[in-house]
Parts: sequence; structure tokens; C-alpha cells
Amino acid sequence: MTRDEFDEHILRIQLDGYTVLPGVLTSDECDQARQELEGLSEKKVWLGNLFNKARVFERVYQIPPLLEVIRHFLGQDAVLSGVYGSILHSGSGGGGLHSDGSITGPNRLDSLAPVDNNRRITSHVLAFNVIFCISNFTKTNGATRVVPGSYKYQALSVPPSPVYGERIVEAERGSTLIFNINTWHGASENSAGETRYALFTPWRRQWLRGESELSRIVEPEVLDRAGEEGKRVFGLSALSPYLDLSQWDRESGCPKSEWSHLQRG
Ligand SMILES: O=C(O)CCC(=O)C(=O)O
Repeated sequence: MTRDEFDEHILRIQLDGYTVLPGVLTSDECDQARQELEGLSEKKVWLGNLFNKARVFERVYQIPPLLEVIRHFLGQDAVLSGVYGSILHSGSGGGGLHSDGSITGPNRLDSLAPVDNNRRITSHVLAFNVIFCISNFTKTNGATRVVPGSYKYQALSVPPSPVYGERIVEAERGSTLIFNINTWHGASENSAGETRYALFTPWRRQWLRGESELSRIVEPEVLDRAGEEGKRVFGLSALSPYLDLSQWDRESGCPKSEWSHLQRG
């Protein structure tokens, strides 16, 4: 990615709340990802924490230009909070729009205080959803639709669809759609007679509660393969100690070796 391209993506996120990075996965990687999703789905394996389930899914946090854009908004210690697969069959999709972060994040209804006056936090980017297009995203096959600029809207409630200005994001397979979690979005209707495959990879600020605590879930060999970068991506060095500080190793996010019997999970 050239400097001009980087600046353009940053501006798009600032103006519209989203951008599309083309060509982050190869055609081969998309084929592999699709096969793995189909295989897992046939075996009725839950399509979450996919980095532990096939090598190709480890790629999603190993793409330097993508990390650069994410970290530009969420800080150098931005943390991955999920890797999910999506298989959207023909005849499904459509329906209402939503914002993300409503379960453990800043758009959780129960966390609004009376003094907030039904206004969510819009001044800063707190988290992104990054969708990998494993299929081409087209006008008719269930591609994600977004409302440009809606991330600035302070009310927590989302109006019923169709919302003025909503737009289907068309993108070639191998691209990623990056959007501010405050952006109103949802799948569009898949009427194309083909299945749409995608990966959803939410990222958050290190201090925000994610959907899952991936530092506790990631398999040791997956973490090893991610090297030094993996400690940042999975947020190991930023974990809250559950022991006395003298017993805690910040770097590795676990008890010091002499206290290893107190290791959880
Ligand atoms: O399936 C899609 O295109 C939208 C995904 C979505 O709404 C989400 O990840 O929150």
C-alpha cells in the first residue's frame, strides 16, 4: 500500500466510517478458507475462534497494511477479539441494520447511564469490524450493506430499514471491509442462487472488553507461530493480573514460573 493509498483509506474511515482494502488474501487462500468453512460446517463445528481450527485463518492478523490501518485508529496495542466464519446461503440475509459492540462493548444497552441521554460514544473510534470477503461481494449475493457516516449518529437505536443512504458494499474476493463498529450495517439479501462466504474479525482498543478473551483461548502453537506480533494481537502483555503483582509476568500474561500452579485455564 502506497502512502497516498493509506491516506485515502484513513480519510474514508473518517468520513464514511468504512473502507475496503483490496487484495489482502490471495485467490488460493480464499479457496482454502472456503473449503475449511464448508468442512467445519459439515462437521457441525462452531465457526468461531477459527485461528485454532485451520492454518489459513491465522492469516487474518498477519497482514501488515491492514494492521497499519487498524492501529492508526485503535492504537499500537489494538487487540483482536474474534475470528468467525459466515456462510450465507441463497435466500437468506436482508432484514434490519445494527451496530456492533452491543454484547460486551460500548453499545451495550444495559451499560447506558441515565446521564448519557441515550447517546453513545462517537468522538473516538473504539473498535472495528473487519470482514474478509471469501466470495466476491456483489449487489445480489448478500454482501454487507452499510450506512455511510452513521457512526457519527449519537442515538443508540437504529432506525428500521431501508435507511436513507444505505449502500451495498461490492468487493472482490480477497478484499477486506473495515468499519467503525458504530456504523449501521447488516447483510443484504442473498438472491443470487450462490452461497456467500466471509470471515468476521472484530478488533478493539486494548482496554475495552471484547466478545471473547482470546489470550486465554489461543492454542500455544498458534501463538508461537504469530511470534512477537502475536503477543500484541492477542493482548497478552495487557492482561489484568489475577494474582499479586509480584507473582505475575506482564510480558507473557501469566503467573511467573514459580507460581505456574496458579495458572488458570
Ligand atoms: O453478514 C454480513 O455481511 C454482516 C455481518 C454483521 O452484521 C456483523 O458481523 O455484525
